[in-house]
Amino acid sequence: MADSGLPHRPKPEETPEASAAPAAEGGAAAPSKNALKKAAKEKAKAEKAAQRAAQEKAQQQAAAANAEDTAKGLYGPIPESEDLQPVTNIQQLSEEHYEKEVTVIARVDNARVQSAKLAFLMLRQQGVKVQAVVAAKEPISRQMVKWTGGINVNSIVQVTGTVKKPGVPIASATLSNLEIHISKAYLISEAAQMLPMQVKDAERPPPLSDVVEDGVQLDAEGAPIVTLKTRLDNRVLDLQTETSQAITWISSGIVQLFSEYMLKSGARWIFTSKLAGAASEGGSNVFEVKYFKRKAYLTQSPQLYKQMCIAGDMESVFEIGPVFRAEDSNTHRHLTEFTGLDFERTFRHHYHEVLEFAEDLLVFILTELKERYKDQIAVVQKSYPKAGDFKLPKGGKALRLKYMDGVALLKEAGVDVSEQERFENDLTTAMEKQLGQIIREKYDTDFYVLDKFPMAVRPFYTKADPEDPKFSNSYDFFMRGEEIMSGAQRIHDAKELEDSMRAKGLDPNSEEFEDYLAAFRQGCPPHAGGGLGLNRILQFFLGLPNIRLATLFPRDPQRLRP
Ligand code: AMO
Repeated sequence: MADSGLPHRPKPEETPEASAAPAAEGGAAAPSKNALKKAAKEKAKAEKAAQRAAQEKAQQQAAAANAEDTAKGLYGPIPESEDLQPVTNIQQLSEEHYEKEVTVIARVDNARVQSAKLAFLMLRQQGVKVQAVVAAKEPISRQMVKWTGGINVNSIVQVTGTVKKPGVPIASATLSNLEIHISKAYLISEAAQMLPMQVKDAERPPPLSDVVEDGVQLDAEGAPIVTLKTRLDNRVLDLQTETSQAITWISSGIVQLFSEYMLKSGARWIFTSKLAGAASEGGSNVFEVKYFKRKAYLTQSPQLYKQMCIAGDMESVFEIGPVFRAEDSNTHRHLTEFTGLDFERTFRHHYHEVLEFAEDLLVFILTELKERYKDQIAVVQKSYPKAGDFKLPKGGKALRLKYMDGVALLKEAGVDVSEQERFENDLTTAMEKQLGQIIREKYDTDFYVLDKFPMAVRPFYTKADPEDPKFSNSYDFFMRGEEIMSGAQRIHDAKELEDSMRAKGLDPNSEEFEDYLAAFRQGCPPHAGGGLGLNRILQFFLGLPNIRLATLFPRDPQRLRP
């Protein structure tokens, strides 16, 4: 074809209709173009009519099915007009509820369709599990059974039903002696079908060794092992486990007991700033932040402020707040941010007045924890049984030894403590742990106090022992052989404080200490105090292998999320 520059227009014999049309039989003439068009139109019309009929039939069938669904309104997305029925906490369900109707709001721990007529839900609320069963028996329909058994795991549902005694105790439920026979089931919030981690897998303790890297590994029973990293990456799901629920309750309990004791003693709850113009305790382990056109620092403890409050005539103060440490320590007990429980009090004659107060405070917290959180402790022990029960000192009084007595106990056990005897170094973590063992065997307690640390290993604000200035009026508290508190009598005389700063290589005339030193130049009563790490108390009370398990959203040199 000559290139006319125009689009190619097909010749009549090239058109699809023409080429597709079968040759008329017996050589009869081919149907006309009009007849072909008419036939095509009629075919399309017939197709449309068939489609419409099919649609109508489907609608009729659906309507019929709906009309037949005797459970209509008893299941599905929660209706907006749903009566606000009183809701029972799963934890409170007991045999007293047999044959009574209850409504619960819970997560679906597991959903299973047994048959067209029977499905099971394991419901979980704050880690406590109860089984619910839905059986097709009017008005409960097969549709309702199918829908209920197909709810995505971890969705939140509202279920109403009668509490009954199961035929056999349900071993996989926390409440094994009861079962809810569902009469209504509504979906409140649907969970995604695919979760990054199954809560039931996270119920199993993480492998103790860090050798197991991320990814699916199976334990001896063929269940996936969830590593600590996977748990922490998916912390919201991990927090839903029975164990995490118990741990976080006990954490809440420690803070409650600490504040209860402090307030009862007449102490004032203070809230000091966490942004400061200078590193509070000196040293390099401080986080620097941009503060408009200047630099600021995140406080490494409320140390200087709690003392300034004492100088501000507050007499007895305490604080619960974040503490920041820019330490590149990747250990089982170090965080870069932890919750500090700090206190500071004046005394009249001797710093032991404050030391005794602090010992009684800890004995109170630990004793009450054992009493008030028995159930939660038992839950944690199922996953972390190794450490065993925490042993309290006998007679309600803390065991107090001198630091050098501790060193002597280690020496007796064959440990090389020459550096400690020369005051060159504090006890190492390994030594602390070993001393913890020795003391447990000898005194049958997991909580004890070391008093009179060498001045060389304590910070500048620590008061030296007037009788032997090589030592200091300072103390550490230990649980299962690991430090949970540091404290001391503080220097309250401005001149003595300046000398102590110089002795530690700090410049008392530098701007960063101006406000702190001014507090003592203006007069300040004798005082002592201490700082406790909440996460460590929780970790060692429960014998958890890692502090991250005792921290909601841990921060360490590697982790800044979630
Ligand atoms: P210290 O530095 O010993 O003392 O801290 C007090 C307590 O805080 C906890 N702790 C930590 N917890 C988790 N991760 C860390 N990196 C970490 N560092 C410390 C420990 C420790 O016993 N100003 C003084 C206290 C005082 O004298 O009042 C201080 O901060 O449980």
